Parts: sequence; structure tokens; C-alpha cells
Amino acid sequence: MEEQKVWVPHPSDGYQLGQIADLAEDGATVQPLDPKRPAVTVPYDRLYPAEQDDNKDVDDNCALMNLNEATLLNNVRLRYGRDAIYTYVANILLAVNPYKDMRQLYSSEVIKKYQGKSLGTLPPHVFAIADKAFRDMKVLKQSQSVVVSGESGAGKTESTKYILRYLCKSWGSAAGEIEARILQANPILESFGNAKTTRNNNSSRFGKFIEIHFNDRMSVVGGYISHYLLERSRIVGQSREERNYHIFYQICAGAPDSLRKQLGLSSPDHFQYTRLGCTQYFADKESKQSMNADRQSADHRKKGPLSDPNLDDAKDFARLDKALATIGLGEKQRLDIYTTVAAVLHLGNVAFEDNPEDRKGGCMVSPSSAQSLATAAALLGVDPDELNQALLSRVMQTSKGGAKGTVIMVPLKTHEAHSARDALAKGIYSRLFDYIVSVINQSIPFSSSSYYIGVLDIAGFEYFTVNSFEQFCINYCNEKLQQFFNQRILRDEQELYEREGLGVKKISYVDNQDAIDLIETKGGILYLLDEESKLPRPSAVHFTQSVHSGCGGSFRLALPRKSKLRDHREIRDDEGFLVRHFAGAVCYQTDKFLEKNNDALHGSLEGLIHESRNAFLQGLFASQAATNGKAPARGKLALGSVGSKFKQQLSDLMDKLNSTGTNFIRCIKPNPKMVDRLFEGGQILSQLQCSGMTTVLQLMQQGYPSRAPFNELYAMYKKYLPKELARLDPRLFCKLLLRALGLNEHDFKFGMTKLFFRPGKFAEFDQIMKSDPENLAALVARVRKWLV
Ligand code: AD9
Ligand code: MG
Repeated sequence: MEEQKVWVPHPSDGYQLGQIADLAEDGATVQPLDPKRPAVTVPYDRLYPAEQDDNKDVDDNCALMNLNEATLLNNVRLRYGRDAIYTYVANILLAVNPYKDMRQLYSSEVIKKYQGKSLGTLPPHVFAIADKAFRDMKVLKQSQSVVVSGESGAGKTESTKYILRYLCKSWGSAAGEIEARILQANPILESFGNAKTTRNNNSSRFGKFIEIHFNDRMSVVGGYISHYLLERSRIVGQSREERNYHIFYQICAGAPDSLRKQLGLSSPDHFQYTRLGCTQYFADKESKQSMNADRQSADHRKKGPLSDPNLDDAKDFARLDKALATIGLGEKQRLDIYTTVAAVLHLGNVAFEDNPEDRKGGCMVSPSSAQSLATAAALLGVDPDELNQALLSRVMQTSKGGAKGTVIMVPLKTHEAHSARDALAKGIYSRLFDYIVSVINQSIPFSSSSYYIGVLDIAGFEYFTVNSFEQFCINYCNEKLQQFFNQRILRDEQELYEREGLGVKKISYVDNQDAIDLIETKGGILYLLDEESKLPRPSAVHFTQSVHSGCGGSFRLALPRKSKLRDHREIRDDEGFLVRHFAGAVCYQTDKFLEKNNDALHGSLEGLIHESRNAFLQGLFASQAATNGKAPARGKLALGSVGSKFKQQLSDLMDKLNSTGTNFIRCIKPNPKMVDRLFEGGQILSQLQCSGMTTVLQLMQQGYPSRAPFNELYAMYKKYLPKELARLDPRLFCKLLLRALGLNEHDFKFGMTKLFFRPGKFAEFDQIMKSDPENLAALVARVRKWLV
């Protein structure tokens, strides 16, 4: 007999196949099958048995005999190699980004094919999950949700779009007006909320939960979008080779000449906010040369150096304009939106310099940017002098013994004026984004809804060399989602075993409640951050110290120096903290936490907006106050901090998820180069681990991961068996079948309504039924004997 093959870790492939050469107490020495590779010694818990046939892939990973991360990785790899990008792990769908056009996979014919089919009857597909959600909603009379997760560029947004399309095309009304609007929401959201990053040319810089609502006849009647955490820092600056939000480039490239003139638009090179990623790009010598060559083209002059060959900004502007019209925005409203976008661009060009005549150390607008100031003021509907004044000084109110004192103007230093300008730009743009989402929602209203299917598209766990408040919030969100995933998958599984009377013992898992507590409870990190902001002189160092002293007891918190992360930048203990997340430790640098947690404008800017003649702009700010139920107190954390608002949003989202039936899609990015046919095993493995798949496999390996209702098995196999068997009821039919096959009793269990199999055993059973006529004939003879 051939030696048993095993999987052992490999740094870039994830796992490699080998054979055991020697066994010791603390580990095994394994010789890789590739003779060029040296033998490795690994501890036993990093060594996994391989399948007998390691070249055969399966639709549902649970059909394998050995459920572990190595066999899962191998299965996904084999399938990816033949363009089968989807794989199930029981009901969870894994989707590997193909990075190539797979149009044939999503055609109208394919949509039809998947309608009404149980999961597993057709090859794994995102449509099958959408259909399952719909069928569950109908049968169980319960709203459903689909949680799509994965790292940047893994394919979450594309998967979300396919689900929405599937639902709208399958269950929409004949007129299709509402569905058209729901589908048009995507290009709009992407123009304003997506940008090119080094990880994804069309990266969503916000999270969203899109609900499709159905009436009692299960037809689409409307929708609702909730959005989370738009990345605000991008509006005023981007890293090397990244872009600002698409809309800025689209408007520069695609606005008709008259509009360009009216809004003072030109190439994105001329605007500071759109060329920041590129300014640094110029610093790179090599790129500089290619950039100079590129500069020759006229096309380039119009679009700016950061035009992406894969994007057609001008065409996208036309598409956006049409989409905005589709959702019901007239010309005037569209002009309002474009004017606001242009105002942000001009504002970004207002530069400041030290004012030699100001003895208090104040600054002034650089003479060269006077025109930008004038244009920005005109577009914002404010007086240029007032804009000038509001950017250069801050209103302060002295207080005497609790009573309000005199108002004084404090001049700002050059760098402070730059921050004030950026804060204004961020405030305007993020409120514009809120507005865009709200008009989309107004365009897809529903007067009565019986159920909904919600799709969550939000960034997965992330860590970079430097991690700030954005990563902190997104990882906090992922802790919550991970807990939900664990509870849902494990709870559902155990409940099912109980309901079906299988008598399987309870399986425990690591709960991450302590990590969530560290962040969100009273006394936790977000609370301490808000408390710090209320101090007369908030400081990052003081905040960081209070985190270490206040939360030091938590196992999840550590000093930055405890970090063993390879690419983490060294920082001092009072410059950050480390959180041990479910997916790994992340070191957060706290210097910008206070500023990023506060999105209120300082008093003079707030006042400026309130006095604007631009009713649209006023409305953007007023509606915020209205939704909050009260007028904001100027300069204060009037709307609550970013962190506390997000905490509330997350809590609402979790309530929704908890009240729905849930399906999970785990998206996988096959390589960082964003190319097709490149499977980087090591990085894919770490994504599988981060998404909690390895834990699921451990659970499945101990339980009965393959199951099918008796009546489905009956329908599937009756054609292989003679007629006299068909008169049996499905449960008895299955009992006799299994007895006749002589399957080992440890390999399956009869539940109340379903037959359950140990890992790999259902596949074995299916194989015998379908491909072994001799065996089947003997079996039929045996069953016949029992029946007479
Ligand atoms: V981010 O967190 O928003 O940065 P996503 O949303 O996970 O990220 P996205 O869906 O935008 O990733 O996918 C990235 C790119 O991969 C897309 O622009 C497509 O070019 C490509 N992609 C993703 N899924 C598919 C697919 N099913 N077929 C073809 C795909 N291409
Ligand atoms: Mg996305």
C-alpha cells in the first residue's frame, strides 16, 4: 500500500504534500514530495492527513474525509485551477476572485437555472445562496440576510451586485421600475464612495447593508441602504498611487464644457486633492520618467495623470448622470451635487502661509490661491472674505464661572488653517455622501413590506504597517461579525443536532466577547476616547495612557512593544496599543484617534455654512441636525463621536442580523497582483483562517456535516432502484438502502427528517449509488429479499 501522504506548512504555498520520514515525541519529520525541497520537522498539530486522491476536488468541502485547513486549501486550489471559483463548506460559500471576465457564469440563463433549486443540486454559485435566502424567506416566513466578507479586493462588492441582480431579476415586478432603481444605486454609490487603492482599483471606502423588501406575494417592492464609516481622510489626501473618490476624476473628465466652465473645472492635475497620490508618485524617479512620456497624450491632459487605463472616467460620468436621473434627480438637483463636488476641489487648492504682519503668529491665504478661494466661496454661496476669515481663525467663547463670556477670535497657524480647510472639505463631502444615500433611499420607498433580504458588504479584518482609527473601527466591526458567525454556525448546527435527536455532544469554541468588551463597554477604549475629547486639553498620549491603565487587565490588550508582527512599525508605549483580535494581534497608533473620532466642524466653519446662500449646502448640514432631533451645539461633538455613532449603528445592524436567517459568503483574494491564474496559497490560507473557516472545519470534523432530507434522497436515488422500492416511504427507503449497503454505523445517523453523514461519507454513499452497477444489482436483490 502507498504511504499515507500528509500536508505540512509551507511559507508561500500554505501547505505542501509530503511523506512522514521520522516520528519523534514533539513532532514529525516530513519529506516533501517535491524532492528539491528539504525535509521539515513540524509539531503534530500542524500536520494534516491528505485525502487518498489529492487531485480530486469536490463541490462541498464536507464531502472530503479529512476536514482541515490543508485539505480545504487544496480543494479550493484545484477548483480555482479549472475556473470553478465557488466552493461550499456546508452552507457557507467560498468565492475566489477570478480576476477575469466570467460573464458566462452570470447570464440570464444561469439565473433561471438556479431558481428554486436546493443548495447543492447545482454547482456552487452565488446565485444558489441568493436563491436559498429567497426560498428560506418564503418557506420560513422570516427575513434573511447574506453576510459577504473578505479583504480588500476579494470580490465582496461584485458578489453583492450579483445577489441584488439575481433577486431583482427573478422576483421583480413586470414594470421593473423599482428594480431598475435598486440596481442603479450601485454605480452612484461607487462614484461617490469608491476609489482606486493599491489593493483594489475600485475599492469601496464605506460599508453598506442593502435591504431588498418584498410584499406578501414575495415580489420586490423597494429597498433601503444603510451605510457605515465612509473613509474621510481620502477626501483630502491619498497614499502613493492611490486616487480620491472616483467622482472627482469623473467630473473633471466627463462634465460637458459648459458645466466645466461654470464650475471652473479642469484636469485633476490642477487640484491638490486629486493629485496628492500623484505628487508622491512624482517623487519616484522611475515613475517620473514614464509619467513624462505619458504626459504627451492629449487624453492624459484631460483626465490627469492618475487616470487608470481600466477606467473610463468620462464615460462613467455620463453613466452616473444617467443613474442620478433614473433615481429621480432633476437637472437642478444634479447641478447642486456637482457644484458641491467642485467646491471641495477648489477648496483644496486654497493654500496658506505665515503672515509676516501678524504679530500673534497667524497666517494668511497664499496670494497665488486667491482665485481658488474666490471660486470655492462662489460655489459654496458664501462671501470670500468670510470664508477667508473662517479658515484663518477659530471662534472661542470664554466662560466665567459657568456663564458664557465674550467671543474671541483666535488666529490659526499655517498648519492649523490647513487642517481647518481639510475639515471643511471632509465635512461637506461626507454630508454629500449621506445625502446621496438618502436620495437613493427615497427613490426606492416601500409602503408595506412583509420581509426583506439584506446583503452586508463591509470590509474584512485588516492590518497594515501603520494602523489608525479606521482599522480600529473596522476590526471592532469584524469582532462583532465573527462572534455572530460563530454563534450562528455553531448554534444552528447544535440546535439542528438536538432537534433531529442525534445525541451529539456539545462543541465549544473560543468566544471573543472579551475583545468586544475591551472596545465597546463603559470604561472600554471607545468610551475612554470620548472621555478624552471632553477634557480641556485632550491629548493622544494621555488617551493612550488611560487605555493602558484602564483596560490593562484585559488579556486582549497589550503594550505596543509586545508586538511580534513582522511589518509593524516600532512605536513607543504611549503612542499606541495592541489588541489581540480573533484573527491576530494588531498594533494601533493613536496619534490621530482624537481627531478622527470627531467629525464636527469648529465654530467659525459651522457658522459660515449656516450663513451660506447655497440652500443645498445648508440643507446638507441641517438634515443632520434634524435627524438628531436637535440643533448641533457649535464645535462640540454635537452628533456624537464617530466611534459612538458607529457603535450604535453596529448594534442596530446586529439586531437586524440576529432577527434574520443568515447566509455567509467568504470572498477570497487569490493574489495581491490582481491577476488571473495566480494562486498564492500562503496568503489564501491566512484569509481562510481570518474568516473563521478553520474553526468551522474543526466543528464539522467532529459532527455530521453532510445531511439531506429523506424525501430528497428518495427523489435522487429512486431512479436507480426497481419500482417495488418506490412504494416505501422515504425514511424507510433510506433505512433499507443504508442497511443493504452495509455502511459503517458510525458513519451516519438518522435524524427525524434528515439523514446525517460523517465527513466524506455522503460522497462515498453517492458514489456507490451512481457508479457501481454490480454492487447496485446485488443491493437491489438484497432489499427485495427483505421486502417479501
Ligand atoms: V473592497 O474591500 O471594496 O476594496 P471588494 O469589494 O471585496 O474590495 P470587489 O468586489 O471590488 O472587491 O472586486 C475587486 C475586483 O475584482 C473587481 O473590480 C473585479 O475586477 C474583480 N472581480 C471580483 N469578483 C469578480 C467576479 N466574480 N468575476 C470577475 C471579479 N471579476
Ligand atoms: Mg467593495
